[in-house]
Amino acid sequence: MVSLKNKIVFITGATSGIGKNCAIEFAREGANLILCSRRVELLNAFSEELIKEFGIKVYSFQLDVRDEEAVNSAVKAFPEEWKSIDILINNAGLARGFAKLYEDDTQNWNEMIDTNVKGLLYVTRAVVPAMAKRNNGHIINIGSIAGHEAYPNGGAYCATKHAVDAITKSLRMDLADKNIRVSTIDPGLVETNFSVIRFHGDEDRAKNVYKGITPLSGKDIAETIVFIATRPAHVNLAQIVIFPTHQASSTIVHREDL
Ligand code: NDP
Ligand code: 8X3
Repeated sequence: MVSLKNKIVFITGATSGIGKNCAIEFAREGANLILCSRRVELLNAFSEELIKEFGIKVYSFQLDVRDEEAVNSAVKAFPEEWKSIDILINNAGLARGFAKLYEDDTQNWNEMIDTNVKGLLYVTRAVVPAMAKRNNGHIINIGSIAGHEAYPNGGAYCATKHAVDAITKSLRMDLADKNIRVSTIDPGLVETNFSVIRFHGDEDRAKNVYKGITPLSGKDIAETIVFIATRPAHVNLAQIVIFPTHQASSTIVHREDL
């Protein structure tokens, strides 16, 4: 098992949900964390809590992963002691809207494609060259079951997560001659802020997504990511699909008492 103690782990989108829980679970293992997201006050307060609770180091900064220039200058500006990133967790992402493709607001598509696809690419492009040079690293992308199956009213989101699947596979091939692992974890229903964002702040509608099931939690995903990261160096968990027990596919979910 690989120890995470004093490793440098860069997590995008650490103010909520899966990213926030990853920060906690990696901190518990003694990793030092680079954290970013747009809501910097929330992020800085969270970073202080992590430092206090786990005695680790945290370097946090505001970043919108959609801004290519900002991504590049932020990564270039990492202080020397933070430059040797061991693990990159490409987590920042969102779904926006739930509508038939031919009726959807194109702004929703732009936001999802710019964040889930282009943002992930920009961060990867900025971080991986130094890993390749050091011949050491692990990239863990947060995909989705939506990257394996399409479902109605989710066309553009599914397209972005299919893109993440393709990017992950391709990157693994590009790095096959290096000691660098490339993994993806592809969850089904995880109760986070995800559905609130998808439904533009409609919390009641968001709650209904998880009605009658015990969904996965951000912690469930984070613990699995720690498992991926702690396998021996010659073991690459290339892809993990993870569902709540009562989910069998994007569209087959058994709900109790409904
Ligand atoms: P949350 O909405 O709870 O968290 C999303 C995080 O991403 C927040 O910290 C947000 O921070 C950050 N983020 C969003 N846009 C940007 C941006 N442009 N730049 C930087 N950070 C950004 O959702 P989840 O935790 O559920 O989502 C995390 C990932 O997991 C996403 O990629 C999502 O697609 C994926 N996923 C989620 C599933 C689910 O059912 N919840 C299932 C499968 C995959 P801030 O707003 O401060 O920028
Ligand atoms: C999030 C899971 O099923 O809402 O990626 O697309 S789903």
